[in-house]
Amino acid sequence: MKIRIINPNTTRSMTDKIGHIAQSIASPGTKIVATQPDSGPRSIESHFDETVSAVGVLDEIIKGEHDCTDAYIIACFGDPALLAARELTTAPVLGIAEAAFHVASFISTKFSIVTTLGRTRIIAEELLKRYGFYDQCAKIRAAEIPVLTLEHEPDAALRLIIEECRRAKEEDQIGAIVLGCGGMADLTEHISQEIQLPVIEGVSAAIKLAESLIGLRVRTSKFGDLAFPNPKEFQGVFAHYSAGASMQT
Ligand code: 2AL
Repeated sequence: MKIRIINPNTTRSMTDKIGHIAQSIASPGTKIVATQPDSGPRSIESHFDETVSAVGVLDEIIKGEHDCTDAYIIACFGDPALLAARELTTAPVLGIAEAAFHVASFISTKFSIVTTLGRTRIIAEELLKRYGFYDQCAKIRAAEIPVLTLEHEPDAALRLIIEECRRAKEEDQIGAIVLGCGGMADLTEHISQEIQLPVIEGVSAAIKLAESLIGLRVRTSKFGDLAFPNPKEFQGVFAHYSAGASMQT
């Protein structure tokens, strides 16, 4: 099976890291294709960044439709463009926040999220509500590190994340921690050992859930709102989406 994991930001080192972690957790027969948009922000840490990244994510889905893809993963904790991506394919599409919440709910009744910047907390909060996990999340915490600090100063970033995870364990009465950034995909084991609590990140969670959905032979429904978009004319830089021909293979 082939899983295309899309890092919605345009930082190659983060895409490579996500691809490496995804391949290491994947089953032996699973091929991971790790990609990123051609254009867009280097990191996603605002509503603006998310919205700008969305079209690049959708273009990566369209490319995947020409590459025999069995499932897609959107590897940014805001799950940008998730529902639009599902409209473009019959393959399952998972967001890493969504996947992490599901896995955390299987092994704990309460979890806290430790994310990057405080300003992104509202994005996680809205996703918790949308996916039905709001009551299971004790607190959304931020280590107050910009996303790219995970790439450029990994030791300092790790220290701050561990401190925040430790506070979460001491104060939040939780059974697990969800890490709130695709760039934290390589940190679970280290943090889990440090604070002696289950730590979940969405890249690994999404890979195993995607493999399960493929194994179950369940596909994204084309009945109702996730049907392929109605063909229509697009103008300007989006003219190539006209008639929807490039979207359906
Ligand atoms: C993210 C993420 O996962 N990747 C990125 O660029 N921004 N979200 C976050 N809250 O840090």
